[in-house]
Amino acid sequence: MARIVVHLCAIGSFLMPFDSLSAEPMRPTVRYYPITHASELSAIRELGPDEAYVTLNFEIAEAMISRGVDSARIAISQLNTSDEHYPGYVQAAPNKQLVPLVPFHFDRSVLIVLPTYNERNNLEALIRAIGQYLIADILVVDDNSPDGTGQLADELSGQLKHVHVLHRAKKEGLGPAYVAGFQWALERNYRLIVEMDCDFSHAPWDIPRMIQASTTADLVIGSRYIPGGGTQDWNMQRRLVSRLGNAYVSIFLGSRIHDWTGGFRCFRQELLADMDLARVKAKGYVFQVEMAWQALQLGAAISEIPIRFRDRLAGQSKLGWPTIVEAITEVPRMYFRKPPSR
Ligand SMILES: Nc1nc2c(ncn2[C@@H]2O[C@H](COP(=O)(O)OP(=O)(O)OP(=O)(O)O)[C@@H](O)[C@H]2O)c(=O)[nH]1
Ligand SMILES: [Mg+2]
Repeated sequence: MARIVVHLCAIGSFLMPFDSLSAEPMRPTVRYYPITHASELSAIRELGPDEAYVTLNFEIAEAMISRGVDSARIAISQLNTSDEHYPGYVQAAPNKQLVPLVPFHFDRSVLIVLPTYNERNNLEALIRAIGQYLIADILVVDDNSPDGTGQLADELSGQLKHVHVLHRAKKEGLGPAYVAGFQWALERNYRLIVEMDCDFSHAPWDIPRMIQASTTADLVIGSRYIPGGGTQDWNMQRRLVSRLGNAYVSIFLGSRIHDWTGGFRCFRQELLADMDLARVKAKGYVFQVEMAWQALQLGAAISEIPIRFRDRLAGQSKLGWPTIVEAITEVPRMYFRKPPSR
């Protein structure tokens, strides 16, 4: 395989950190390895710190990721050229994720719903990071967070016209916040609706992959439990709770879906419109199970793409015993409940 060294200079300097001593921009050098055909996938190997792959389409990228390549280290070139010397990406910082110089722009309107409760220290950074990867509107659904996340969201919405805010009076859990956000999206006719945590557990660079995958699926689930997926920085206890939770759900609802509780998803408008959102009662994690189960019962086309789930960047987890108890009792009930009618 050809070895191609790309020195990124002026094109990406606006994204690069400055060396405080010399006040000169640091210029991370990325060595890109092109993978343009499926036949080259067998050459895939562990990448060094400043190495990355470049490919010309999402299908090859997905094949690479399912073979273990970190999606943060793949440039999916948007340039209609096979010149891999210029993939149109820069590195956010040495040894960090790649960032496209021009965000992806899909032909269907996209709304990203971010539920927030005390996410003040993550919100702005996440909104800005999302904007580097794709053109999309963002809806922050805040439940009157005591740390002022809602006010910060209002300020950001004043500065950035693609950012919207839905204020709710009090904390009711993830489920009701998402249902309110989905109803807001349907009233405004967004074609694709993405849900993700507002804590960097879900990588913004994976959103374009989700949107692309939704060309052939009504529901795309970012999955930790298929080849190429996983969790990073989680302790044994968190891993166990998540694994056991998924195994428990599978006993009742089957293993057609590998990551029932994952909260990084993309819904097609038509599927959400067919779902009976008013009857979704779940508040915590089990909300994700209930939505996926309804989608299956409606005969939706569901795809899972591998994601690496990271521990939250800042702030505190809202996972607690009430959420776990709700899941234990609600999953069997779901199994026995009548399917939704279209
Ligand atoms: N609006 C609203 N958002 C919530 C509520 N509970 C959690 N969230 C948000 O939902 C997302 C997921 O919640 P987390 O606390 O991160 O829970 P988690 O991701 O399951 O747990 P961790 O992995 O430990 O972070 C985050 O963006 C939270 O701020 C709620 O009651 N209302
Ligand atoms: Mg989280």
